[in-house]
Order: sequence, then structure tokens, then C-alpha cells
Amino acid sequence: QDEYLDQWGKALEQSPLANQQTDVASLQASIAYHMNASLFRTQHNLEKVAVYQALAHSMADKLLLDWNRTQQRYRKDNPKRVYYLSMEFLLGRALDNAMLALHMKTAYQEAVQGLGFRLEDLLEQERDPALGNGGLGRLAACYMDAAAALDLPMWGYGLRYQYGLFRQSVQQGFQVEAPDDWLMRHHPWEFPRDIKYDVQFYGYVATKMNDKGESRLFWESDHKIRAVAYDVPVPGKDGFCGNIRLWASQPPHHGGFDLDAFNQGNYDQSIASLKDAFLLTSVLYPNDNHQAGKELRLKQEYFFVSASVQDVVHRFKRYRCPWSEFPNKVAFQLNDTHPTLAIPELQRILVDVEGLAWDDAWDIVTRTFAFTNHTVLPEALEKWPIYVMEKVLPRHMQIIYDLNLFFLQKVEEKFPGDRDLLNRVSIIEEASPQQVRMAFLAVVGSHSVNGVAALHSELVVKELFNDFSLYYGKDKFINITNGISPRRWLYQANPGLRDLITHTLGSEDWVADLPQLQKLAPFADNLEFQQQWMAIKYANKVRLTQWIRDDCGLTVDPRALFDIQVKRMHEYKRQFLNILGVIHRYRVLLQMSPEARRRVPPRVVIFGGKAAPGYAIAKLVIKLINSVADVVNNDPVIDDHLKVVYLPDYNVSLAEKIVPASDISQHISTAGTEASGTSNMKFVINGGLILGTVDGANIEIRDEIGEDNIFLFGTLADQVADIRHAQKYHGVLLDANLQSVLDAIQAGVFGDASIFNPLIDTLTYGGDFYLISEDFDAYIKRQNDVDALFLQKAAWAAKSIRCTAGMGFFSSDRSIGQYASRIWKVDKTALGNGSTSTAD
Ligand code: GLS
Repeated sequence: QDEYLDQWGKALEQSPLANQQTDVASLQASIAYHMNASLFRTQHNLEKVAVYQALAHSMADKLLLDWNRTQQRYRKDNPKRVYYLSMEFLLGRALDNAMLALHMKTAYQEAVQGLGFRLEDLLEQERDPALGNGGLGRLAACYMDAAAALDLPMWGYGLRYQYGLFRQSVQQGFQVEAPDDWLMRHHPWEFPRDIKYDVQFYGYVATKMNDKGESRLFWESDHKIRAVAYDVPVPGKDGFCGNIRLWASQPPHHGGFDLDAFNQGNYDQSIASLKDAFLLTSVLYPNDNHQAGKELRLKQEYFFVSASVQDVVHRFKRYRCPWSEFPNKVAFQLNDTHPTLAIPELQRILVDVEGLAWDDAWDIVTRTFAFTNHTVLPEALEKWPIYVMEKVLPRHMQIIYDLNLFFLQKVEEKFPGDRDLLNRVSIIEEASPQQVRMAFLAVVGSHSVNGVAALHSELVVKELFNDFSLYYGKDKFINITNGISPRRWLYQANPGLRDLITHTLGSEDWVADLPQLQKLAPFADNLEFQQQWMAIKYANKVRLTQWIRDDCGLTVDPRALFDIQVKRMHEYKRQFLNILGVIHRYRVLLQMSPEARRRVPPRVVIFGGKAAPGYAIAKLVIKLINSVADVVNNDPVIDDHLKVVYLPDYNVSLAEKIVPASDISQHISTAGTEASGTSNMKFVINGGLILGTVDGANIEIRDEIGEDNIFLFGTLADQVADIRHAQKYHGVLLDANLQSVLDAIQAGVFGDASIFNPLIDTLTYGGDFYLISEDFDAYIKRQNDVDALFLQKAAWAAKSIRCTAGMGFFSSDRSIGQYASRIWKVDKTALGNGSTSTAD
């Protein structure tokens, strides 16, 4: 075949793919071509969605070429590669992002205009791929974006869920869930590959002789499901293009059809394995910071890591390097514990399949894996009952037992006679039932463990893995503070601000070198600059206002103070505190004279976020918000002084509209509970001030932008335990203002009071675990400070500018750079001239 390689290269160079022009007429030609050839439609039958799809195909052609060139170069140069294993990639829409990355938006805008369409309308046709729950999945997307921009040879591996995170609507104030059938319509942003691996479940472990006459343990099962690869290109910079490989499940044989069963009239049986395979990757579990504990979820986790590890081993073997080279060519990053089974899976492949000695294999494994912890909440820490593991993955359970035994022997050597310690660090929890502690397995199998913000990383060592840090030493446990993509969250989401910054700094270099934003600081007190700055904020608020009108049928005034809390609904994030504060504000406003009321700046309080379908208390908070909105928004005395909005179906594309429009946003978790938060960074980089607790990345944001530019309040993390302790013994003494707010709810001011009883009980009988009463007074006072500052337009504008100026540290490029140098030990590869034939 090699003698024809040149010919293939030449043929490609002559092909339309390699000869794409970017003038308007050529782009129109390419859109028309795809309308006919890819969608099989004509210009006599044009809907917006079809034009969007043709446009997306046209854009994807350009990415394809970059993808091939980048991946071919990696294949040729064989650098050390990073594999980011994540059950979630919350990508958001692709088209706008790709057009901006390749500097083609203006040309396409003109092209579609000439064909009778507005680009903004077409962009709205794209469905969000919602393959993630919240911050953890969105972080994975920002990291893939950064790696592509930096030309870092990193691939993401994940699952191609048929249904993403459920779609949320609100009916009578309650959350209603519907399946997210995002693949119902043709999706031009993925490329199915002819790459397949079988993954098995259940079965038994036997001893067998191998070819060399050695006896080996062997796991056998008839229950197999096939993983097939779909590649998702990640646009980078200067022609780089990264990749996310998502696995879909298929039946292993004959398309899953049992002809014998069919012939016997047993129709259900004839497609049984088809149903099995379909179910496996059908849906993303909708829990954030909470373990679901279902057998199907365990199977998803194993399916995903087994296919990924097989694929990586296959790629490594292509170069015929000795196994000892594996850690020099491969780095696996575990995005939380969900992919932890990759550790025993690689050990199994090395020992059972490749025939390595146990210790050699384990040395390779532990030099290859690194683990990121994303939460200290106990309910989120994955544990799998042993009886489930033994049934689903019998060989892995044996491997985990052995790993644990050898690990505990070493601990015993270092700390002889400390039985309590052995109990505490054992991968197997001696509870009833016995369980595998996945976080401990991840720590033992990894060479590096990191938290995602300074405070969180401290708590990870102090609270979660204290014993492990004594055993391994502190160097294994590090902090890498999260970051966000400045490309999506400023450049794309806020074109007005982007252009002002570029104009002021003289070039677009700040996007790739975010600390340059600091050069805005000298303009903070410049009145003319302030006016330009705030005019952009105002325009973004107007844009959101239109969305609120279309989506909620509510008219709000863009001159009001926009106060926003959008994130997953969770008790620890304390949307409850926010809405209780709103009720307090409502009552205070009602008691004021009209003149006094006019002196308070009008506010629009905006909420958004989904609650896990099984999380009753979080769903009740949604109901309370909507009930309060009903009353407040229709109270003629209050008029425009206060409006409450609940935006349904919060997702990435909605976030792109909301984030640039905030005056203030709330990040008010109980101290010590929010590992980092990343939306806080998105709001601040867009010149939004924040009201927050001394928690997660809020702390580092304060350090970067300055204490004067952030409204912090409330209990500190190291006080929480003592307060809870005291509450347990002395009961909760409710704050007086809070008590009157609760009285109002219970008096039926917001409709049927009885439905809110379980919610109010969390404060009283429940012991107020999240310290809402404790923090209530400080919260209200800080909100009053926000009001006062908002009235001083110039002072507010100056702070807003200083916020953006101080955010250079929070680029995902900085985070990925730190992962690369401190954990993966990989460099940016030099841009080579790899050939353009199809890779991998
Ligand atoms: C999370 C944390 O809750 C967030 O604070 C964090 O920003 C995010 C990314 O590190 O990870 N952990 C989790 O389980 N879901 C999250 O969003």
C-alpha cells in the first residue's frame, strides 16, 4: 500500500475538501451543495433548521481537514498523549464556536444573508448536546477547548448518551421533566467511526493455560456489548483540532437480531439483546453531586472505561514499544471517581491478557493514572456494594481485593499495629453491605490527586484523604484551580465587551494570554470608558429581557439591578436562602412609604437550574420560587420595584445569554461545600459583581480582583462544624427576620402553605444543616450594600471594570498548562507538517 501513499496525498490535495475557499460566493456554494448532497433537499423546501444543518456541514468540512492534519501529525510524531476520561462533556452548541475559532463568522454571516437568512436565527436552531449535569461536565468541555487551543495532544473519552440531561419545563410552578432526544434531528458535529470493541459483563473467572503453558486467570462471559466510536472535533487555534471520542453501545452479533427466536415466533426474544444494548448508553444519569447507585450506572462506567482503555492500549501497541514505555506515552486523567474502574481494567489487561507480572503491571498503572476530586460532599462519594461488583465484574472484584491486600500490607509496614488506620484506609468498607470505596481506589491507583480550588484541595487532604496523605506524603496531593474558556465565555458570549477590550488593548492577543486583561485596570475610573462599558452591559440586559419576555411572558425593565443565581438546584447551593431573602425584601418594600421605596434600586431576581428528578426538597424550592414570583410580580404596590423570574431549562446556550447580563450574581453555598464553582468566574470575567460566601473559587477570585470588588459574607468553612455541633445540642435559634419570612409562608401568602412544610422543616426540625439561619442576617446586610453601591453609577462601573481586569488567572489555558507540567509531564507539540491522510 505504501507505494500509493503519495498518490492518495495528491488526490486529496486536488479534492474539494483541500480546496475550500472562504469568499462569500464559495461559502454559499458549499451551503447549497450540502443542502442538496448531505440533506437531500432543494431550495424549494427550505426551513431554518435545514439551512442551519447545511451551514453546519459546510463548517464541519473545514474542521475535518484540521482534524485530520492534527491527528495525523500526532500519529506520526507519537508524543506522550493525555486521555481525559469523563462520564460527562457538557459541550453546548458547536456552530458559533467553530466559526469564531476559524475566523469565519463574518464571511458566513454575509453568505447566509445573501441566501435570505439571518445568522442569529440559524444559530438558534442548534440543539445543545447536554451530555453533562453541570459544572463537572462543563469543566471537561472547557478543558478540551483549552487543550485544542494549546495544541496539546489530549483526547477526551466519554459516552454518547442517546438522551442527554432531561429538558425542564415548569407547570403550575413545579418542575416537569421530559427526555432530551437531542439526536432526533440530524447532528452534523459527530463522525461515526469503524472502531469497535466488545465489552463484557457478568460471567465467571476460570484458570486457563496460555500459549506458553503458563496458567492464567481468565474472565469469560457470553454477555457482551459492543462499543462503537463517534468522534467529535474540538476546534482549536491556527489549524489545530482536538478530539472527543464518545462510545455508543450496540449489540455484538448480527445487529442483535436472533433469527431462530424470530422463526419460532418468539419476537420479544428475537430482539432482546438489541434492547439490552440500546439501554446501556441510552441516558445520562441526572444527578449532580449525588451518587445514584444503580447497577445500570455501574455498567455504563465500566463500558466506557473498558472501551477507552482497549482503544488506548491498541494505539500504544501500534508503535511496538516495550510496556515499560507505557507511562511515557500515556497519561490518564480521571474526572472524578466515575471512571475509576479504568485502574483495575488496565491492570487486568496487562496481567491477564498481555501476561505481565503483577508488580510490573501495577507500576505501569500507578505511573499512568491521575485523579481529580470534585466534591467533598459525602452523598456524592461513590461506593459500590461488593455483591453488585462481584456479579457484574467478577474479575475486577478479585483484582480490587488483591490491590487492597497489597496496599494494606504496605500501610501495616509503615504504621505497624494501627488497626484503626487499616480500617480507615481500606478500599473495602466493612459496612453492611460491604462496599468498594471508589475514591480510595482512585487514590491508591494514581500518582497524583488534585482538588479544584485552593480551599477545596485543603479540605480534600484534611477531611477526605488525611490518612492517605500521611502514608504517601503531601506531594501526591496538589491543587489545580479550575478555569473557564475565555473563547466561549467572553469572546463568543459577549461580542460587545470582546470588541471594546480588543479595541482598548490594541489586539486580540488577550484571548490566548488572559492576564493581559489587567491592562484594563487603568481605565476603571475613566468616565468615558465607564460609559462604553456600561452601555454594553445594558445592551446585554436588553437582550436577556427579550428572552425573558418570550420564554416567561414577563416584562422586566433592563434598567433594574439584575441579580442572578443560575446553577443546579441543590440544598448546599442555597437557592432557598436567596428566595427567603427575596420574601424579606418584598415585605420590607411593602412596609415602606412610596418615597422610601423609590430610593431602593428596582431589582429583577433571576433563577435558573434543574433539580435531579428524585430530589424532592430541591424541587420544592423551585415551586417556592415560582409561587413567590406569582405574588410579587402581580402586586400593584410593588410594581417594578421587584420582579422574580424563573427561567426554565437552563443550559449552556441559555447561560451564554444570561451571564453577560448580570449586575450581580450569587454564589452562596455553605462554606466548605462548593468545591470550586465555575459560573462565578464566568460572571466576573463579564464584568458582573458577585455576592458570595467565603467558599470554593470565590476566595481566589477575591484574591485576584481585590476585596473591595466582591461582596462576601457569612460563616467561614472552619466554623461550620462547631456551629452544627452547637445546633445539634441547643437547637436552631431562628433569626428574627427569617422567622417572620417563614411565618408569611405558613400564613399562606404564597399559596397553599402545607406543600412547603417539608422545606421549612429543614430549617427547624432538620437542624438547619446548611446554616441558612446562621447566615441570614449577614446575607440581608450584604444585599443592602449591593443596593447602595448600585445607586452610585460610577463606583459600580469602576468595580465592574476591575472585575474583568483581574480575571486573567481563571483561563482554562492556565489550568491545562498546570495539569500538563505538574501532572502529565507533556509539552505543547511543535506544529509539524504532517500529511493529510485520515488518521486513527
Ligand atoms: C463539581 C463541584 O460541585 C463544583 O464546585 C466544581 O466547580 C465542579 C468542577 O470542578 O465540580 N462537582 C460535582 O460533582 N459537580 C460539580 O459541578
